[in-house]
Amino acid sequence: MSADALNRAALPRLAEELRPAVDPAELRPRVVHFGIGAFHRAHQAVYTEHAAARSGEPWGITAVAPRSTETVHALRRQDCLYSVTERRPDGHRTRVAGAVVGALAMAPDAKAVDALLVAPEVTVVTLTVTEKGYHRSTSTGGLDTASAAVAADLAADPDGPLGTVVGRLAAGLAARMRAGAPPISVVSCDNMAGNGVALARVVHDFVRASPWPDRTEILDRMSDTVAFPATVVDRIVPATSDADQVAAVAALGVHDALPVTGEPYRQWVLEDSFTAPRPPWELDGALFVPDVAPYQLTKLRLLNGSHSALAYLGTAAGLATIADTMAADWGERLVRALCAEVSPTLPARGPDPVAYADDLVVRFRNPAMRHLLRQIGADGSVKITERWLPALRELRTRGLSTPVLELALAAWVHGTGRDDAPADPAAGALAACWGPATRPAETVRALLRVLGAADLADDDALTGAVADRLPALRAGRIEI
Ligand code: CS2
Repeated sequence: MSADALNRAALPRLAEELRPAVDPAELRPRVVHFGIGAFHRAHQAVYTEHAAARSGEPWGITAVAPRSTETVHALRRQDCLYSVTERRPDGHRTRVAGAVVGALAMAPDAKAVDALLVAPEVTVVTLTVTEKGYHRSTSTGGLDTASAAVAADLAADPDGPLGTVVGRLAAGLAARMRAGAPPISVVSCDNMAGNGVALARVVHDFVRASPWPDRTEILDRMSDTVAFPATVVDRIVPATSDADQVAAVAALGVHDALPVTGEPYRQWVLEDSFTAPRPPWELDGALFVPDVAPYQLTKLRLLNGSHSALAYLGTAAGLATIADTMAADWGERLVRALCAEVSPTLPARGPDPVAYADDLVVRFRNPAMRHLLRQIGADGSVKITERWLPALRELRTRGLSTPVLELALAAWVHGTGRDDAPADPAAGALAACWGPATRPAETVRALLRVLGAADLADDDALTGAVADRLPALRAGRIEI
């Protein structure tokens, strides 16, 4: 087998069905994307590629890595090409994706990033920076200006390197406003309810808290020319494994350092409130709607909510992947029970929760996918606040019982006390809730306070019920 690298020169040698849907040489950088990870490459980049191919419009993406310069270099070495493998229960399908035309590292390439954010030709910015990338305060939902990373960016020269995406975006958009460049839409593609409003708020908060003398004018111009549409993105994309790399080389015949794999299913629902030209993603099945909330809450609470529950319960049971949990006798039951418990909190105009749960069971069971519980369990403090707590709060306020969410919460609590606790931006504060002499219900209460959920922490019936679940979980028993 050839060990040649994947790059533009290698494309003509690939079989027709392996080549990109567009000729990347014909695309222009008109979308800037923050967050260069596997999810973006398997989701928005694929929609953009098909939108460009089907419309003939030259929509290319410059991807910006907030931290990892390694991925940027690896992408550049491949002329920003990489392969996407669709993992179906009955086999794989691999092809090269061609919409990414540039890769930049956010801090070292700060000037180039800002130049793109000012360019009239760039009219869309998208983001996949995970929940923690927004630096939201747990108490207000606005920008946490006291966090070290944000405070450092507020004090730094906005033309130089910055550490947070919110800071870079605010600085770049400010430069765009000063230059009088045309309107632009900035699209959060992260798993948060009201992600458009949430992003608008932290960016505006950054400008407001900055020492820039023209900050008021910038805020005024931004409210006229920068739209922040809400979106719901969906595709299960596990982190790429060594085995995926080997499989990609075998499928392509050339070496690809950055392959991604995902399930066949994908969905993108966008709020139809763009104020500037955008790729016609609807040509690849994206849905433009006046209000994404029904889709957003259904996806967050049923799919992501079940995912997190399976991650913590599965870890307690000694399992490693989502497919493992679905092979256990409690996996499917847990998904269906959680969906049923949470469904009274979903808006009436959304997808049918029972049919949605049926689909989830099939998607989670896909034996061709190896989705690690550890990956999903990471950053729980910023995930479960979106996925479980709003539903838990609403159900309890309505006097409805919440046994499945209690069990899930107990599994998360249990995980925070383990030596191998999942990675989390609040890891220190979470670990500090565990004292040798602390009563279990006290620990649960303290953990909920770290999440900013003082109301739930004060719900004695809840903290008691969660604490009662801990002994069985410690013994690796999932009792549902
Ligand atoms: C997962 C999501 O890692 C996680 O937290 O729940 O990445 C999930 O796979 C996607 O949102 C599916 O669209």
